[in-house]
Amino acid sequence: MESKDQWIGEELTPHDVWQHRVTKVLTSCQTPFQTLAVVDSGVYGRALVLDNRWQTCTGDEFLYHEPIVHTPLVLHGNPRRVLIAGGADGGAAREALKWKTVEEIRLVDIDGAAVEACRTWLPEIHQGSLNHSRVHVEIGDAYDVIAQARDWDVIIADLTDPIEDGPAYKLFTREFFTHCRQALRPGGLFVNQAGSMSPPLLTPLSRTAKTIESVFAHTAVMSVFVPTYGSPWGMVLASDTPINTSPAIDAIDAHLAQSVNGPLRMFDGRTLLGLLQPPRHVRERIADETMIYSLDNPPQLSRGNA
Ligand code: SPD
Repeated sequence: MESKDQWIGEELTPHDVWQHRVTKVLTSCQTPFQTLAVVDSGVYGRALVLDNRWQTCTGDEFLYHEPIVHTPLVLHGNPRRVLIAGGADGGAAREALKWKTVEEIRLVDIDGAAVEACRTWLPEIHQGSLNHSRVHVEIGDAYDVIAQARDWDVIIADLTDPIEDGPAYKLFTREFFTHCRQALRPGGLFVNQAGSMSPPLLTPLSRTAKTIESVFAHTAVMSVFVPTYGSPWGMVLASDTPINTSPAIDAIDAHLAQSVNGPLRMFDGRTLLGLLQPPRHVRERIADETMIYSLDNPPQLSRGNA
């Protein structure tokens, strides 16, 4: 389908729509779990859009996938087993594969149609990771899989936003984070994408961070900026081992040089140090937050189809 005047608009609030022009729709369908489209955007390249929300674009996905993967892996130090919840596009698996120490990556995504669409239409993002011998792709509910999992060094929750009745909201609850904690080895780290850092949209992030704080002994919030999401984005790191939020730049660079094969575009010691300093208003909002997400009280972002 060719189109000159087609736009996909994501409703950020009832008063704001974040739109990108679509120059071509490669595929679109309703899967058993969500609406799916792979499109060419005007300037950000090829993109995956799920339930009308921009997930990943070839033009800026490295600003998301490098930090969500290399931060927990480098802070771990010697990661061997990495479990990815979600991650259908293969971008997180691609980055984890760069680690020489990583022997096994298990990617669990609920939506087989999304994985297949990404395999077909987004080779620039997965770069073969979805078929790599060290990557085991499994179609299933990461909630159930992680409840039974054990002995992982790093768990990366690379999920869609927790929209009402969507496939991901259970994976933002205290129960799920408790399963993740139990699935980690001593010294293991968990990370998730936790929501916007825009002041009017902070509630899901502050509640997600507070919920994770209620489960793990140590947490830290990372701030990334991915232009296609429209605002700075938060990621929460968690571990039962202390997290160093002021790592020495040279030590991180030396560790990356020794442990990582393949190019990094945004991630190094200096960048990591910056990512680990969320702004004051975010830290204060999380400190003041009182609500914990649970299966009885899950996040339910509005679908808000623009
Ligand atoms: N609001 C968009 C948040 C997107 C998070 N998921 C991105 C998946 C990329 N692998």
